Amino acid sequence: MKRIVITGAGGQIGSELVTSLRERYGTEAVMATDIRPLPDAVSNDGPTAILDAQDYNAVAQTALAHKADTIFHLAAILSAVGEENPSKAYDINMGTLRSVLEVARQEKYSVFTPSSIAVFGPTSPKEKTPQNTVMRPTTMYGITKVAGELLCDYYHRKYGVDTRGVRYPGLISYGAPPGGGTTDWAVDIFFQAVEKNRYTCFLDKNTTLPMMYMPDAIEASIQLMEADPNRLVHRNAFNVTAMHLNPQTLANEIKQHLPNFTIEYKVDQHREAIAQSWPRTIDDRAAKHEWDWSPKYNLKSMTAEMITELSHSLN
Ligand code: NAD
Ligand code: AKB
Repeated sequence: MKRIVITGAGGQIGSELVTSLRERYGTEAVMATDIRPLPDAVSNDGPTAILDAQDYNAVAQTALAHKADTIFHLAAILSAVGEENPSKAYDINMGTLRSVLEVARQEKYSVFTPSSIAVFGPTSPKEKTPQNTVMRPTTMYGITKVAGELLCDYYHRKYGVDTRGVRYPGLISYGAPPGGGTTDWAVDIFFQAVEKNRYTCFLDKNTTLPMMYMPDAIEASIQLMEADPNRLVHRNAFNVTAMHLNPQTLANEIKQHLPNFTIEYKVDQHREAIAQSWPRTIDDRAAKHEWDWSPKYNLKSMTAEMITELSHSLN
């Protein structure tokens, strides 16, 4: 992995992944692309392009011009926004993946595609959800993620494309804002806590979901792409997790730093129903076993760092 193109690089994950990959492989080696203009932090430091990843020709031309060997494919519509326009979510999530995989097949590129805990549904086990289990999601987002995992498996098995991916849980970060997911509350709560000392949460106080701090998510992606392929059995769909929490647990931890912080609940039934259909905890032993996955941050260390960073940037 030496010459990389990232799709959807302006999003919550991409804007931080670009920086980490440029530190690792060199600024010029990492081409950041998105359908919308990229943030200054990304575009002022290294190659960028406006790219609609649904457009096969544009993906091929951009990757060839960059002499790429790897694509990190992050362009997608997330769960809550996806339910507002399921047809658009289907078109973008499947259309972008299809063109990326086709270019990878032609040019023999490696591809990283994130999946999500959204592949699971109400009939999947809720606790310690296994690596291999029932997957009947009830959101369009989840449906495209299951189909995406299968498509990546197919391109690997049939064409030998080096496809890899993880099922991220909800991701918490202080950089680019989240893009419209059900787990966005776990980011919003920190911004509102530091700015206003109070937060109105759209999920119920007891709704527990698997979560991870962004530095661990970035490390997971890079570590998996650098892993020995001979050890990988579950190439495109590794369960990964770092912690599980609900709004009440996180609010209590935030209060350790901001004692006057208060939380109230105004539950949005649409997003609550999505969250209720997802796992509460995840079994990530396959990732630990096959590529030595191990998160560095837990609830305490993540909360302390989020509050320190946001106190500097927002105040
Ligand atoms: P995001 O919404 O923050 O960013 C997605 C980016 O894709 C945006 O910048 C958007 O402009 C871009 N995009 C949309 N349509 C495009 C197109 N046609 N061509 C090119 N770019 C396009 O999302 P994110 O949180 O950074 O997620 C990245 C990936 O990780 C997605 O596949 C998502 O499903 C997955 N994921 C994210 C989380 C999370 O909590 N953030 C959890 C699980 C999985
Ligand atoms: C979402 O909530 O849609 C994402 C995800 C867990 O995939 N954060």
